[in-house]
Amino acid sequence: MSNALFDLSGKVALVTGATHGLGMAMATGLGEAGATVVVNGHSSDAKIAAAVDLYQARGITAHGYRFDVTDEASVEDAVARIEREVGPIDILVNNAGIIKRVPLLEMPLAEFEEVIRTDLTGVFVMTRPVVKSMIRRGGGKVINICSMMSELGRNSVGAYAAAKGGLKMLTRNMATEWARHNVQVNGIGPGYFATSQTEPIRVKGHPFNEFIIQRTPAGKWGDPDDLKGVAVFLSSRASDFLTGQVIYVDGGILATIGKPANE
Ligand code: GCO
Repeated sequence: MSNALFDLSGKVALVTGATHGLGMAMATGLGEAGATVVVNGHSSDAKIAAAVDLYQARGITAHGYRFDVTDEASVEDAVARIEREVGPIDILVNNAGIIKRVPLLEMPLAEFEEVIRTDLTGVFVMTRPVVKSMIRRGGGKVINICSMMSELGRNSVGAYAAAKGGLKMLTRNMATEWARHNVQVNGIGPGYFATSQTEPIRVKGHPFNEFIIQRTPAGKWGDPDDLKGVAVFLSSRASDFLTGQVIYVDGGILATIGKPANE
């Protein structure tokens, strides 16, 4: 099979939340496949600049833009600036997100709403101006970063699960409405990965760390680089007739009910 199917040369890929973690790994994969990477962050210009330097050091053409994906006016302004200064966005990876681990009965309403606003509504806000431009230009690729929590519940992450479950269905509806415009919309569902987001529950000896290693057939936490391939696939011509799917990269978690501790 020719590599041309997976070649992203000449493409512009905007990855939200790409200053670290899974977003940086996926953006690096897209850059290594030839894409120009546009790095979004919302916290600090310094963090974005440091990330851009890291991409550039890896031989990847990268540009940084600071904006909050939940703020419609700043998103529309940022998309216009990116398309003027870098070029039309061919690939959008909606990766930016937060998690708050609080039991539902203890979670303040404001925190519940913040998680839904960032992880679900933020994708709605971020995607629309980008897709309007894609449709005008004949097509594009949208990848929404879902989660194990798009399929499964877990104590203390109810708001996040509600957002990621909704994101799975928003992905299907985006796919439904935009397929005829040659815009493919798919999800990636990461399992449990070694990132700053999971650091608090991954420390050696933490019961959750042992649980995940036991619950994951592959017997380990995922490495962010394990997401590069699926990100390139869903951004490339190789997936032009694939839309509305969520591909779970989870070491086998969703394939099994698990096994007894001593098996
Ligand atoms: C948690 C974890 C998960 C993972 C990921 C799984 O607290 O259970 O943070 O939410 O980060 O989303 O797909």
